[in-house]
Order: sequence, then C-alpha cells, then structure tokens
Amino acid sequence: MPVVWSDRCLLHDPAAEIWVGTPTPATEVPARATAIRDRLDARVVDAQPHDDAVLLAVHDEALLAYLASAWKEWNGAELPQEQVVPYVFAHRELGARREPAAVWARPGWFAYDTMTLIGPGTWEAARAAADAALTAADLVLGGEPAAYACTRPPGHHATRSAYGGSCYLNNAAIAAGALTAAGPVAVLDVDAHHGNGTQEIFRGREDVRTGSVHVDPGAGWFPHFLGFADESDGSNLNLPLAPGAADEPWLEAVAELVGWAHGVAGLVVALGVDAAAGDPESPLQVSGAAFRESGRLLGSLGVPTVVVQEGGYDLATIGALVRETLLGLEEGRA
Ligand code: SP5
Ligand code: ZN
Repeated sequence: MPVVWSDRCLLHDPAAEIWVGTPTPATEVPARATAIRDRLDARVVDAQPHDDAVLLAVHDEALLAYLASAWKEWNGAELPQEQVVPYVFAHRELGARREPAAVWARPGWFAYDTMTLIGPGTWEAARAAADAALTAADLVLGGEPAAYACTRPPGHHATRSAYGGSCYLNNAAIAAGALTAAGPVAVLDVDAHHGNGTQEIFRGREDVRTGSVHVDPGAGWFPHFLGFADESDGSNLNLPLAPGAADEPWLEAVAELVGWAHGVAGLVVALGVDAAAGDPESPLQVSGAAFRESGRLLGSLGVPTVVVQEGGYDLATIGALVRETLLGLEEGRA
C-alpha cells in the first residue's frame, strides 16, 4: 500500500519531556519516522497540503490558533524554559472562562500534561502529520484499498481543544472525518495507550465508532483518566489489558474490535506499535508475529482503510513491527 510521507514531520524535535517535574530524554523523536520509513519498500507519496478548514471538523479553532503561534509568543517572552511548557492548568473546578493573558499561563488553557512541549518546528510538523493522514484518506477515497501515513508527531491523545500525550492534532480522527464522506467509519486503535482523544472527539457520533485495546489505565498507565471498560457504549468500545499481557489476550481483543466494527464503510487504524515486548513506554508484551496477525484481522474487514502511525518507541524494532502489520493487512484483505 502507498506510504504517505512528509519531511516536515521531522521538524518537531523536543529534546526533553517534563515528567514528574523533571526533564527526561524525549522518546517521541524524529528518528522514529525515518526508522519506520526505511523498513518499508512500498511506493512513497508526498503529503499534500490541505486547508486548515478541514481540521475544524475535529478541532476547535482556538487550539489551532494557539498551536500555530505558541512557540513564537513563548520565544518572544524570554522565559527560562526554551520550549513551551505549562505551569498552571485550567482545572474544571476553576470554572475558567477565558484564555489567560500571560504568555507563561496560556499553555495551561490548552495542554493537559507537561510532557508535550512546543518548540520551533512543532506546529509545522503537527500540521504535516495531519496533511499526511488527509492525503492517505484522499488516496483511499480515490480508490486505493489502503494507504499508510508514516508520520509524527502522533495524534490519538489530542482532543478537540487540548493537546497532550506527545500529540497536538488528532491525525487519525482527522482522517476518519474525511472518510465519513463515504459512509460510517470505525477508528480501531491498537496503540499500547488508550486513544482518549479520538474517543472524546467522536463521543455520541453515530457515524464514527471508536474502539481501542490498550494497557489498563486502572493499573497506573497513561492516559490515566480514561480508557476504562465502562466508558464503552453503542459507538465506543474499550478493551483494557493487564500489564504484561502478551499475544493471546491482545489478539483476542483485536479480533473483538474487528467483529464489533463489522458493517462500517471505512476503517482507520491508529497504529501504535508500542504494545510490543521491549518497548520502553508500555508493559504489554506483544510479538512481531502477533502484529502480523493483527494486520490480517484488521484487513479481513475488507473495507477501504487508512493506517495512521501513532506510538512505538524502540527505534531498533518499530520499522519491522509496522512492516509486519501492513503486510498482514494486505494478506487479510486477499
Ligand atoms: C502516542 C503515544 O504513544 N503517547 C504515549 C504517551 C505516554 N507517555 C507516558 C510517559 C510516562 C513517563 N515516561 C517516562 C519516560 C520519560 N522519558
Ligand atoms: Zn502509545
């Protein structure tokens, strides 16, 4: 299947993420994208620019405006921290009604964690990632059975008006919004972390179902506040797994998601490969062979499919894991 790519995705380069108040080495790095691309031998298609207006189906205008200007205003304020990071948050009980004025307070209106920094290339990269997802959707709407957006920064933790979890724009949700032009869509998320942004963006929507298999947030894992089984309803299905879960329960959950999505006209796969054994950001223990099988299961839905890259942090293995999944998808369709 075609691989959609943009060099601009490499422009976001956070040196660190602030975790428990301390800068730790960033794991969501540009080398992730090139490591994956270099393992694929399919046709590479350049991401095509799309108008900001398309993003408004999924995101608030205020978030787009903030992300577009945040680094510039931060950089002009001569603060001690080089990249944009919040220090206050608009907690719901504050009843906050407006964006704060101080440059150093403004991130707390839009960000929900301290790990997701904004630097000089962040907006351009996030925008290119959305363009890649939209280009993959265009290819599929134009008759390609499937297309893969090899992109970063990832998207599935970004909500309609907030960024976090290394995500700024919800690329998978943006692609799903585009695919609804051809009928009801399912977003199936196999990233090790719950796709909380996608879930909340489409909550209550009849034409987009969201399903996710992920490590149980109740066992102490990001995104901590969401991803529990009891958030499931007619258009959402959460399948949390215990830390340490390996191939069998994970594939069972993927099969359940696929069965549940039956009847949709289009599929978006939020393809994180951080559920793999050995990934530094998750305790799941999934093998490469199981990623291949997950691709077969997802491909068996037999509907036009956009695959969007999410997490996956072990640079030595993520390319092979994505490759296996995409090969599985093609086998499953056949
Ligand atoms: C898209 C995606 O996979 N986002 C996952 C974000 C989860 N990050 C949680 C980080 C928890 C602390 N990590 C410590 C290592 C810091 N370098
Ligand atoms: Zn993840």
